[in-house]
Amino acid sequence: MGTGGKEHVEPEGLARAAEWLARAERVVVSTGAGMSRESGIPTFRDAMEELWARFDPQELATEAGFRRNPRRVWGWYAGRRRRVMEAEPHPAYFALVELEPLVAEVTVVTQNVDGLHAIAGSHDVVELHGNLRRVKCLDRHHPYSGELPDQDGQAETDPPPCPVCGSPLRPDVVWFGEMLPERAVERAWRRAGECEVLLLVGTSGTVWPAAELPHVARRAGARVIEVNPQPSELTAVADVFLQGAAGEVLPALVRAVAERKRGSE
Ligand code: BV8
Repeated sequence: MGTGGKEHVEPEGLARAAEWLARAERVVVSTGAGMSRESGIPTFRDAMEELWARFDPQELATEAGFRRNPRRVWGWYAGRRRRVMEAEPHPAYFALVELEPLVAEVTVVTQNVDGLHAIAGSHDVVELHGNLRRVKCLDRHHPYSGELPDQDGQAETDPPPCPVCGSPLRPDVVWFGEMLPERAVERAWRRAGECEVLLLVGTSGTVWPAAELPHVARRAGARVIEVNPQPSELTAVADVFLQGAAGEVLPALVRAVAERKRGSE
């Protein structure tokens, strides 16, 4: 069992996955934090850094946690926002963009809040859990587009007040216990129910209802391909498990799809 990164994905698994993708009209790519690991953004399960190491993200990423200690939660997100602003998409992101001309409809449904899929150039991105580059206010969700103090990623600082209603600003992400954006859920579940292939990349499958998507696709008769350095809670749903890092597997997979498409012209 590999530990990620350098395994060599077995060729027959890659060939089967490429065959299904080359034949598909509609593909959903469902990504989690592992997709951004090679862009330098730690996954939720990675050791939390320094000051935050003693806190549980499921405690910090909640409205109750924010109301209990707005300085700590705002400071945690400010540090994450800063890291995300400095991050660049890595080759797996560009491989997904290169998949678009090869397949009639590619929809990226992401749990990630870093915005990297759109930055890499993916055209149809559904953000299930919001985007920490966007900020809104706590009580009325007024969008805030003003400047934010660029602060050290480890400081606990007061969230600025909303200029419209005065309630504290918060990141425009879905906290645990909050509903997912209705339109995002509607699009994601519809696309998952009508695709021929769902490509699952870099998710442990522990957070719901996002983890339901591969089940939706499978029930609708789609093939499920999983890319992950290690098995996840969703590996049992996958028709093929390509063991490896996104940055290694996705470029190889999309190259194999392109070769099949050229061969069938
Ligand atoms: C809700 C934004 C309705 C914030 C996040 C059943 C149904 C519905 C809800 C629940 C349910 N059961 C439990 C719940 C509650 C809860 C939940 O799921 N809890 C879990 C912990 C059990 N769900 C909710 O609260 C959701 N809301 O359901 O509303 C409702 C309302 C009221 C009352 C009840 C229900 C909201 C969930 C959204 C929370 N917000 N993010 C922020 O970012 O701060 S979740 C956040 O954590 C991420 O967005 C992501 O979704 C999740 C982390 O998961 P992953 O992305 O999978 O990342 P992880 O670190 O776990 O794994 C990384 C993977 O990458 C690993 O497999 C690793 O092997 C792999 N990897 C590593 N390196 C690489 C790699 N892969 C590829 N390449 C590599 N190089």
